[in-house]
Amino acid sequence: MNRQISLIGVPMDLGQNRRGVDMGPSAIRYAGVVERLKKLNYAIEDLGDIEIPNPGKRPEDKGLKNLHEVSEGNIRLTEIVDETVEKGHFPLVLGGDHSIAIGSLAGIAKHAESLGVIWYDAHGDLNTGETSPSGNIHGMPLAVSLGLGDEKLTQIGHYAPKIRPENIVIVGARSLDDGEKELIKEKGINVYTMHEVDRLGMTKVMNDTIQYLKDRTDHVHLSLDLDGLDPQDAPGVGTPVVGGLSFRESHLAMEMLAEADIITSAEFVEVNPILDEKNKTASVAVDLMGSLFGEKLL
Ligand code: B3U
Ligand code: MN
Ligand code: MN
Repeated sequence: MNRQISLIGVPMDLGQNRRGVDMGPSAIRYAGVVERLKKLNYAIEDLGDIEIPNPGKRPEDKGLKNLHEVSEGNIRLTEIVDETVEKGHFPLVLGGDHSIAIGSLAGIAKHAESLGVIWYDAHGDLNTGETSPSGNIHGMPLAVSLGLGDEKLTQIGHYAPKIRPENIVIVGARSLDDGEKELIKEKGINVYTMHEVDRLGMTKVMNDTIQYLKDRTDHVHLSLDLDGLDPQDAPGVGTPVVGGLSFRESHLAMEMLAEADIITSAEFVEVNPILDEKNKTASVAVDLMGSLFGEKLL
């Protein structure tokens, strides 16, 4: 694992409807991320939070909520992530809603020949303006990164697509919209829904995921949406979905990724302290980062 980590806070809440997720980066810092990673002997540089524009109603947004502001915020994130990778540091991005994956991936993908993505989430985030039931851009970042959707999003970084469909592995899905299901079939995207996780167990799911991505990619980005976990373990999220991945399964997944040493960038998103119970979800995020970066029980 890269021993130099740059923390990048992204107080973005414009990709969805509920206020509070903009405080995610503060909550995660308050839960002790810097101390936790320092203990594991990483050099941490906290770059602070990037600036997100204030929302404004614009006719050109065409049903995509806050399109202009989400695009602007992601352009800034792209630049910082790009510089971070350029100087050889591991970008650890703290959300914010999941629309920020657009900028993370735009900053990372140009440094990879073949970028792999593990999308740990209850949702597919594969909607476009046409298929979205909500108009919320946090339900679209994976589609955008495949080059699908509005140009104000797909052309961030001035290139598209950022990822190939066969390099994506979604884990924990249990709330997919019809258009997303069609896209998954059409593009042949790998998805371990909760059905597969229950049937195969997390050990096999992660073993297969790791082997698959090792064989075909040179960088792997982990995009971890806290709503991938069960709401009992991570209640502080905007769109909780019952029947999710447990705290233990999630730790196992992170530990296996640490052991395989394949992750080269990561983001932890959708922590909403207003909806949380005593910062539980931010603490879980930090616990999972501990495991991802090599913490051991013994
Ligand atoms: N698929 C729905 C709901 C959703 C997506 N991501 C989250 N919720 N967190 C949509 O609005 O696109
Ligand atoms: Mn998501
Ligand atoms: Mn989600």
